[in-house]
Amino acid sequence: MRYCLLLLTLWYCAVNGLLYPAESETRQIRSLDGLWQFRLDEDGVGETEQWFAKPNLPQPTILMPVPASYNDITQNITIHRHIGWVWYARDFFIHNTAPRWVLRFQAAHYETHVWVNGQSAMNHSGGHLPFEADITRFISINESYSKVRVVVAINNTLTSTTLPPGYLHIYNPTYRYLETPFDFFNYAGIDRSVILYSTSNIYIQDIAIDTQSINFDNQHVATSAILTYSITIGGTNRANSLHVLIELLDANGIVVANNTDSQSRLVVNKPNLWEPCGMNHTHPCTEESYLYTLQVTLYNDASSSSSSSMNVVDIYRISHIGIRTIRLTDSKFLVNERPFYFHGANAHEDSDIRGKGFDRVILTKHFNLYGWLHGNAFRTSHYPYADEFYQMADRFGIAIIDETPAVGLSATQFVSQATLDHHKQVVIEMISRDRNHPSVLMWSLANEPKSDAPSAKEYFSTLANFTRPLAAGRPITYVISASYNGDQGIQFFDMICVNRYFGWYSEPGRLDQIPWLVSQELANWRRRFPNKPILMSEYGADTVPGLHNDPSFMFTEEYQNDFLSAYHGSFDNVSSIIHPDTGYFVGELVWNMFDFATEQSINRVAGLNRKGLFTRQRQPKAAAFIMKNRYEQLELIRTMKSKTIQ
Ligand code: BDP
Repeated sequence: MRYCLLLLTLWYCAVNGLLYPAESETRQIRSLDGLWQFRLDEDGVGETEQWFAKPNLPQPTILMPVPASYNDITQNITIHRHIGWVWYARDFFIHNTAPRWVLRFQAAHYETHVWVNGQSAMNHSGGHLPFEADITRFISINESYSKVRVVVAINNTLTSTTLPPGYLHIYNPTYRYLETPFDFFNYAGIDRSVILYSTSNIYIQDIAIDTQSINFDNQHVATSAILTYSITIGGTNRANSLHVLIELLDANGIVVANNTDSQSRLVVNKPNLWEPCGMNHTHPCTEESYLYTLQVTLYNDASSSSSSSMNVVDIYRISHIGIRTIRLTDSKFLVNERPFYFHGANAHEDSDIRGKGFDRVILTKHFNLYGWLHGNAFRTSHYPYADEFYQMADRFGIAIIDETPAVGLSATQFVSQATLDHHKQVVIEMISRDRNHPSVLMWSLANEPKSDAPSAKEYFSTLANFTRPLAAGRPITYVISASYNGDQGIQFFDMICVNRYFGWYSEPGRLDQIPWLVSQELANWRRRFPNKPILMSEYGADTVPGLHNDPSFMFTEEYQNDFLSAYHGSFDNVSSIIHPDTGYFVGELVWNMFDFATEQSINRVAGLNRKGLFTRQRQPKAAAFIMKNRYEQLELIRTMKSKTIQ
C-alpha cells in the first residue's frame, strides 16, 4: 500500500470542526454525565472568592443531573427563574493510558467558564454548540492515574449582543427580570452531555466532506458519484512523517473507494443514494437513507512499507455519510435532481422536567412520532440541536433546515459590530459541526429578525457574503415575519421562508379568511422574487387538548384542525410537486410538533405555547391525525410525480 505525504501546513481550513467524540482503536470515550454538585451564585461572588480552587463548592449545594436544564429539577421557584451565575462541580479519575485528554461540553447555556484542577481550561459564549479543551496540561501524567476536579460556572444572562439577545431589567434588589424577545423559556445549565475523550499526540482534527456531484443515466439511476474531502491533522509539527488513508465503506463494511491524499476526492461507482423519506418509498425509510462510513487512518512514517497496526496513530470514522446532491432552481428544491417537498412540524428541544436537557428517550420518541406522522423535514427552531438529532435524521431520512440561535434580532442588533461578529462565529461553529450530515439540506441564519428595518439590508448582505463560501453546498436562508414588500435582506439569500399566522395573531377566529390571505401572500412574494422557491416555515394555532366547540372556536381541537386545513388548499395550488410546470411552493412546516415551555404570560396558559400537534408529553391532539393523513397523501403524490419529473 502506498501512502502519500500530507501537506499539513498548506491546507487552510476556514472552518475547523469539532468532530463528534467517537470511540475507535485509538480513542477512548468516557461520559461524565451523572449527578454533579450544584449551587446558585445569586450575588455573583464565585469567581472573586475562587470557588473553582476549593475542594468543595461552598454550601448550600444540591445534586443536579447532567445533562439537564436546572430550572425545573426542584420545587424551588428561585432556581426556576434564577438569572445569573450557577456553579457545577465533580471529581473523577483519569487512568493515564493515553497521551492526550480532551474535555468536551456538547452545550451549556449561555456564558460558560470551566476550570480543571483549579486552573482555567476554557470559556465559551453561546448555548447550543459544543466546545472543548485539551486538559492534559492540568493532570499529572507521570502517575498511573490522575484525580481531576472540574468546576463549571454558567451565566444565563442574555444581553443585546448575545444570540439570542435579551435585556436585563433590575427593578429592585429582589426583582430582576430578563426580557427575552423570543417565545421559549430561557432554560439554562449543562443542557447536553459532558464527555472526556483521549487521542494520541498527533490526531485527526477535522474532516470535511462534500457529496455534490452525482452522474445519472437516462433512467435516473446514479452511475457514479464524487465525494470531495479534506482532512486536518492536529497537534503536530512533524508534517513530513505522516500519512493518511481514507476509505469509504458501504453498509456491509466493504471498501468501495479509497485515497491517500489529505485533500482529494473519492469516486464511487453505482452509489446508493441518501434521500429524504418518502421520495421513492414510504416510511420506514431505511431503504432510501443509505449511509456509508468514512474511515480515516493516520499513520506515522514507520508505516510506509507496512500496514501494521503498531504504526497507526489515529483512526476516526464517520458512520453517517450520505451521497446526495442539492440544487435550487427558481421554483424547485431538488435533491438528487428530483423535486423535494418539505413537510412536517418544527419543534423545540423541550420536555417536562428536563427543560432543554438532552435525553435519548425524548430523542427516540421524537423520531418515532415523525415516522408515524409521515413527516419528512423539520427546522431546528431556533438554534442548533444536539448532534444526536442530526445523526437520527441521517438514519431516518428526515431533512433538516439547520438554524442559528439568532432569534429576536431587532434594529439594535443590525448596527452592532459585536452582534455581527458573534453571528459569524455561530455560523462557523454550526456549519463546522453539522456540514457532514446528509440530512442538513439548508442553513437558516435567523428566525424572524426585524428585517424590514433599513439597517437589515447591510447586515444580511454582509452575513450572506460571509456564509456562502462556508455553506458546503447548501442553500442559505433566514425565516421571515416581515412583509413581502418591507423585507430588506432576503434578496441576498437563496430561498424564501415565511412564517404566517392568519386566523390566529391576525384575523383571530376568521378561518374563512385564511385561504385567500395565504394565496395572496404567496403570490406577492413570488411577484417580488420570481427566482426563489418559497416555503411556509411556520403556521399554527394554540390548542388546549380536550377543549371542544362546534362550530370551531380558537383554542379548541376543532379549530386547530380547521385552521391547518384552511392553509392547505392554497399551498396545493402553487405546490412544486403537484404543479411541476407552474408551482414554486416547496414546503410546509407546522408550528409546532409539541407544546413547549415559554415565559409566563397572559397568552401562554400555564407557561406553555400550545400550538403542538402533540402535547408536551408527546400524546396526539386531533390535528395530529389530520396531518398524518395529509402527509401520507403528499408522499403518494410525490412518489408518483418523482417517477416522471426529471
Ligand atoms: C413565531 C415565532 C415562534 C413563536 C410563534 C408563536 O417564530 O418562535 O413560538 O410565533 O407565537 O412568530 O407561536
